[in-house]
Amino acid sequence: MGNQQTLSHYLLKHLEDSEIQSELVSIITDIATAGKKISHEVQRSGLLDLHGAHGGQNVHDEEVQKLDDRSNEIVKSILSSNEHIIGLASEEESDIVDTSNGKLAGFIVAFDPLDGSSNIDINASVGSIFSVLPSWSDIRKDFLQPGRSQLASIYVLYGSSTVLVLTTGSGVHEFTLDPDNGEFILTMENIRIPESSKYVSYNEGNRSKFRGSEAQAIKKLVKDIGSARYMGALVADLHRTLIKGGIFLYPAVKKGDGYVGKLRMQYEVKPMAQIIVEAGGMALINNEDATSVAPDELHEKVPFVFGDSKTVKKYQSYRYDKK
Ligand code: P6P
Repeated sequence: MGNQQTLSHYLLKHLEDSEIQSELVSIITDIATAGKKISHEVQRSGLLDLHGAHGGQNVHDEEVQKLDDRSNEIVKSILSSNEHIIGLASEEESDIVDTSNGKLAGFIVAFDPLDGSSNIDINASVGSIFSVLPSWSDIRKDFLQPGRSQLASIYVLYGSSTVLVLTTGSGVHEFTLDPDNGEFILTMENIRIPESSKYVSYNEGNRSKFRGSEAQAIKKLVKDIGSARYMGALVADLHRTLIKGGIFLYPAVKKGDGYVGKLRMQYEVKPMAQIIVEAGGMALINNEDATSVAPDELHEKVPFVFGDSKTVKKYQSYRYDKK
C-alpha cells in the first residue's frame, strides 16, 4: 500500500489555510478517538453483555440499547474535556450539555452516538454521526443553524471494517481504521457519488403510511431502478449510496391525522446532507435543499431524501411535477 497517511497528518495539511486549523484538528481527532473506543466495544458487545435494552427511553420514546448509553458516555467524556468545545447535544440527552465553563465563544458538537443500534443484536452495521458548528454567544440558538453552517460533518461506520468519513467543506474523504496500530488511514479522497441509480433504499414496511403521491413516486422509482437495499441504519445506507449511487428515502409517515418525519435534523440529517452535497449529490427535506433548512428545535425530526443528483431529480419529477 502506498503512503499510509494518518487522519491527523491529513487534517494538518488539508486545513493548513484554515484559521481554525488547530481547533478543528483537535475536535476531529477527539471524535476519531471516540470512534475507535466505540468500535472496540461494538466488536465485543456480545462478550461484554452489551446486547439488548438498557431499560430507559430516549427523548423520542425509543428503547435505549445498552450500547447506545455506553457510546453516549464515551463521546461525552472525550468531547467535554476538549477545551474548544463549549456545548454538546446528543440523541441520548434530552437537553444540551453545557461544557463551556463560562467560555463564551467556541465550537458545539451534536451527535448520534450509536445510530441504528437495533442492528447490534443481529451483528449488522451501526454507526456514529457528528456535526460540528461554531458558537458565539447562545449555545441553544447556535444549535439551530442550518446544515451549511457546519464546520465539519463526520460519520464512523462500524461495518466489515471501521471507516471514518468526513467533510470540512472541501471534499469528502474516507479513513479506514487499521486494527493493528489503531490509526485511521486515508483510503478514499474526494469521493464523488456516482450517478448510477443503482439502488432504491427505503423501509417498504412503511409504504401504507406514506402520502399517496409519495408511494406512487417510489413505486415508479423501484420499477425504473429494479433493485433495493435497506440496512435499517442511516450510516450504512448512506455509505452505500455515497459509494454506489442511488437514492435513500425516509418519507413522512402517517401519525394520527398528520404526517411526521423520523430522522433527526440535528445529528442525522444536517451532517449527512452536507456530506452527500459535498460529494456532488442532492439532499432534500420536503423538496428543499436539506443544507439550507434550519431546525426549529433541538430534537426536530424531518422527512429525508438523498442520493445521486440524477436519481433524486427523477424522484422529484415523479413526486412533485403535476401531471
Ligand atoms: P426504521 C435508526 O433507528 C434510524 O434512526 C436510522 O439509522 C435509520 O435510517 C432509521 O432509523 C430506520 O428506521 O423505521 O426503518 O427502522
